[in-house]
Amino acid sequence: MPASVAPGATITIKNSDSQAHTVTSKEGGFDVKVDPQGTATMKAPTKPGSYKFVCSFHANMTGTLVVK
Ligand SMILES: [Cu+2]
Repeated sequence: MPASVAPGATITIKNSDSQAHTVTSKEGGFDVKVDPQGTATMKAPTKPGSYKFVCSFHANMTGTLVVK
């Protein structure tokens, strides 16, 4: 995932792992599942900010999406 994205940008997420993962944010309103070795796309939030996300399958997998 890029360090920051423009508001409303389309983001492509690649999963190079052998397990499915998600990019899930409660406050950002996104929740995308990415299949093993697969890609998925999502729209960035339209409001600038830092959006924490987690993998809903693996609670220890976290990150932050910066929209600016
Ligand atoms: Cu995961």
